[in-house]
Amino acid sequence: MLSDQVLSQLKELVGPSYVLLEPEDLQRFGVDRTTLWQPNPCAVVLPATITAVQAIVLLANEHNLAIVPSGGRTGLSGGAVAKDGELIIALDRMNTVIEFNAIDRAITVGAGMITAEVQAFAASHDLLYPVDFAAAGSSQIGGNIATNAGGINVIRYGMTRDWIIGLRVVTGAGDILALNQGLLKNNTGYDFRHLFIGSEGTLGLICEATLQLTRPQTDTTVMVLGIKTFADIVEVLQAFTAQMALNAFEFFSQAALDKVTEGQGHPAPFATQTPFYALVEFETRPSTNDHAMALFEQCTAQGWVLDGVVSQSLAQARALWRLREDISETLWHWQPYKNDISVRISKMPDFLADVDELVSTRYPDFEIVWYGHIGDGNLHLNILKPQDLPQTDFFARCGAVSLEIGELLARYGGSISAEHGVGLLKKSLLPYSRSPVEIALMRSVKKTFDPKSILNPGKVFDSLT
Ligand code: 2HG
Ligand code: ZN
Repeated sequence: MLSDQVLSQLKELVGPSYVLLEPEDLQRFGVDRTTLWQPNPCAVVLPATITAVQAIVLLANEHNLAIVPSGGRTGLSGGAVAKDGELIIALDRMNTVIEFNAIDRAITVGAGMITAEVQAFAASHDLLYPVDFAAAGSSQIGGNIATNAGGINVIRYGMTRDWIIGLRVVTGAGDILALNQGLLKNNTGYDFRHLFIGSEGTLGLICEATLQLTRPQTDTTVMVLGIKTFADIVEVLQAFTAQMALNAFEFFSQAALDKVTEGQGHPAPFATQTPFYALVEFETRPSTNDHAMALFEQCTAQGWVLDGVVSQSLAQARALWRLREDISETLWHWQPYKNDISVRISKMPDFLADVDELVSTRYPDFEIVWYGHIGDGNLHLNILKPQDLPQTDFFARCGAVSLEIGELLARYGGSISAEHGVGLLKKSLLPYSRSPVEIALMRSVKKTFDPKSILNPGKVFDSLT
């Protein structure tokens, strides 16, 4: 509960209509895409400037009030869940372009700007912000940075981290830091910018970001290939990446395709049904298209590829992408338990065989949907909840299997969260990917930037008090 005194101070700082207390606002701002936790924030506050954010953080320190930073709330790990009476700070009003510089090919934006709007602004200047994913229409840049979002073009462009050349943040202690200031070269000691990227709101509030933009692509061609086995997918990946620069190499199973074609009404890519499908994207040029066709024939001759289709227009390329991009949204109907795991590409064949065996013996009665960014070594393994099983029982069973997947990942030197972040959901799995010394160091980093542990407490790891 907020005291009357703090409430009136908040109203003074941001204006009375920007402190939200209505149950539907608390409900809406208090959760991300996860469904496991009941939202219960004390209020939502919508500041319009970085100095207002700073004043709120100082006030929260004074009153020991926990804060949950909130972006577009498209996260999948509970990183933006406010379930324990926290104050939510949402930067929806800090959503404009602050500066654009064509010479630097850089844009500075408020952290509340929607990803797709940043992409559209870049495109209107014949430039590209290349980080892209299905939730781009509602996710905010600040949230993308806080979770170091990945997406569908990582194989070519890397993660969000690779495009951030400057940040203005308010730390948990209430200091404003201007980090890196848009520079391309800056070797002046520790680069705190990279600590804040991916810190899931535990160190500071990202208020403004300077993003590097790049040259736009020519049109793209998409190929969907029907593939026989897991092992064959990796052979096909190797055949393509050894010889071509790809924008994407994604995969999904027949079960994923069935759900998307039934749920969204999209047509299947071709008549043949195959256990797996790879979606390959590359820039359209006569040479690349010929090369891709030759590789397709080679993979077919090897028996890895059973059928395939190549887009003949941008519209067809987009339609093929829907088969992959709409999977996550379609599966929400089954309240899936999500795994977002990765290993090095060279370890993929053995890892896939081991995880497949583990999953098929441990989930004999559950429906499993495989998909993900195979070109990044990143699998999204979704387990669908049987209708008659209560959600808590289902999650308890899946949670137990996750520990075994964690052990397997630890043996492979893999990650328990490739791109979605740890949040609340994967917190218990963190020790499979990070050593006790690393976790202790993370705690001391948190203490340095957020001495009273008021920022997103309980996310990623529990702070020692
Ligand atoms: C994707 O790649 C997203 O589609 C979501 O990262 C994955 O919902 C998921 O498990
Ligand atoms: Zn993904």
